[in-house]
Amino acid sequence: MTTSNELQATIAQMVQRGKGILAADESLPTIAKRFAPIDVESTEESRRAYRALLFTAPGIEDYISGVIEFEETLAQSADDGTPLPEVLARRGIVPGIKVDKGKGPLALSPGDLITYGLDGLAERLQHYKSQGVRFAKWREVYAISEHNPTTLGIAANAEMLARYAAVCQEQGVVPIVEPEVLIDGDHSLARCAEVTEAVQKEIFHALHRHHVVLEHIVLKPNMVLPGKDHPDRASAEEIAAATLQVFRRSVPMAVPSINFLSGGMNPEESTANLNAMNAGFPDAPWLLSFSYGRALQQPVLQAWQGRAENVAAAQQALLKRARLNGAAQRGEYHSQMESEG
Ligand code: 5MM
Repeated sequence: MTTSNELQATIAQMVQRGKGILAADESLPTIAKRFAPIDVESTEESRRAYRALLFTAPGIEDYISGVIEFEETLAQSADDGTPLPEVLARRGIVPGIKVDKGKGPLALSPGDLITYGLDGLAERLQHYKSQGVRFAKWREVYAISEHNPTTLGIAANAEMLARYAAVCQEQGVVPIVEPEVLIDGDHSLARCAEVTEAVQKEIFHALHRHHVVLEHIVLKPNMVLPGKDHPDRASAEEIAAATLQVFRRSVPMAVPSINFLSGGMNPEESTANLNAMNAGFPDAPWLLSFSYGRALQQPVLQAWQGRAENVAAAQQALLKRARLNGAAQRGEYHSQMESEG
């Protein structure tokens, strides 16, 4: 198979109506933060048990087309000894991997951030492919303040995402391009829209410069929202309209799918907002779906509490959120569905 055919086959499996992506790629500090409220110590075994719970949850393959894993997970196995990436692949779910190595300050640009991990990326991808991986993910993070992100911050982050995406495509691995404009702060919805549009436009210029084939990427952006400390809340319909306006202005039709991150929205909000986009804008040129981490996993962690006897209930909690988000992808979600089991 040519590299292009390989990328197209992966895209076809990842991008399906009624399905989205589960982000289960929390790095070691982040998973420890997620386990802390339920008093679970983050150890290699607790992380394995938790990810095995997620990946073996009955029925999720009807709503989940891909899972983003953390590197450690690739070498871990389910309770029956099956390697976790193989558990996913056998269910028709595409295994993916987070390949960025976290973020830090962008030198000489106060308030801007930059992500690390390009060195040796091609070799790492070859190894991950031998472990069953077919797509990758890289996240750049933009904090909003009066002066940030700066023009330099926006340009430098776009360059990183484009270089990452080019290396992935060269290796036959589909890149998920994830620019996250953070929800933190008291900025307005209009300010989030302004920043998100500038970020997206710069990214697509950079992807073009680096010869990235747009048909073979998945975009994983934030929705356009008011900051979490802004006094006004926005309705799902307002969020959908603002988000679609920004993406119509900045994302070419060649991109097959926009899979939003949840970014601190609660599970119900993130489902309702996705639904409002699909119900209100059925003619959008891209699939509009989800690639949620927290919004899919919060109820699972609550149900699990680190106890083997709660595994079935926790898996039901994952199936429920996956099903409701699958409905939201089709624009068929109603809030009454939340209480229907
Ligand atoms: C699941 O968390 C991912 C990894 O984050 P860290 O590298 O900070 O540990 C993260 O990239 C995630 O995939 C996205 O932020 C989307 O997750 P949310 O929770 O925002 O939907």
